[in-house]
Amino acid sequence: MTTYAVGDLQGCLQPLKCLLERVNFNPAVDRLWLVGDLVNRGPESLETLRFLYGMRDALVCVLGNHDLHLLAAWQNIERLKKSDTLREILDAPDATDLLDWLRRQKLLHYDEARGMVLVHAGIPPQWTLGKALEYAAEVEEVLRDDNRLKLYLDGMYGNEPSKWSKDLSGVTRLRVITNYFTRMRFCTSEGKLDLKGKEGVDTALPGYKPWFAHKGRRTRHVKILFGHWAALEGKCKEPEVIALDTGCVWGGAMTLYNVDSGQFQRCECSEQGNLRPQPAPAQTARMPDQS
Ligand SMILES: [Mn+2]
Repeated sequence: MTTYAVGDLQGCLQPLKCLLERVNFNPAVDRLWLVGDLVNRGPESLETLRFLYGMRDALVCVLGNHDLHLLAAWQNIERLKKSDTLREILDAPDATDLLDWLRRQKLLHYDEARGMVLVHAGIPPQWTLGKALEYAAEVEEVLRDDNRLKLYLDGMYGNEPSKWSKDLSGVTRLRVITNYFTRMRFCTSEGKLDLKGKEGVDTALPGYKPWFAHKGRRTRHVKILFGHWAALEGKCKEPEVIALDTGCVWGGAMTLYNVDSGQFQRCECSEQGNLRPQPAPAQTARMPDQS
């Protein structure tokens, strides 16, 4: 039994299959961790969801911003944008099964035995792991609650407030929690968010840093696997922080990480819309800055 983690899929099913075949992934015994953003922008969002749903017992999945956007569109809270490629899911006969499964996924997964955490964007520096798990559970509970789902999804959008306070309540509180776990890249040491910056680590505004780079970050004792930030290109100099989004949907690569051995596999993606299963290169790449 081997456990793997894979970066943002965004509807790129062929590169995922390419990676799983390369490691002889067997859903009956192996486990796959997903950092979220399973769908959108890529060519096969519906087929990706169906594929994952078909092996759901083998998965641990945390939700990303695109997954939450899909749930909001499903609940008629948010209209699809021109760049969204989610319509095929909403129109599918099995949409209810797929999306009812999706809404039951987590925002944060903690594997206590391994001392590892799985999250889409990150954990703000001022939160301990215990607090982060508590706050993630608040959102997870609402996502599963028919009476509160719509209210949450409706209040989820927006960049304000930019900073957490334990006194926040209602949807405002849930919005900040959601922004940290699913949208964060840069923040201050106190966790004030800059949600506009999307480029590399050297583009931080004065006073801001990548969430993982703050010296006083309170989750340094655990290993954190995250996605969301394609501009990092899988490079993160921070020890015990593993960046898995290597921009497959943008013509980059999809990255699979063997959680047990620390080995990386990559499947290069051809141009968007022209994805093909690729002959598997035999070598196992170990990326720089990821010792
Ligand atoms: Mn994302």
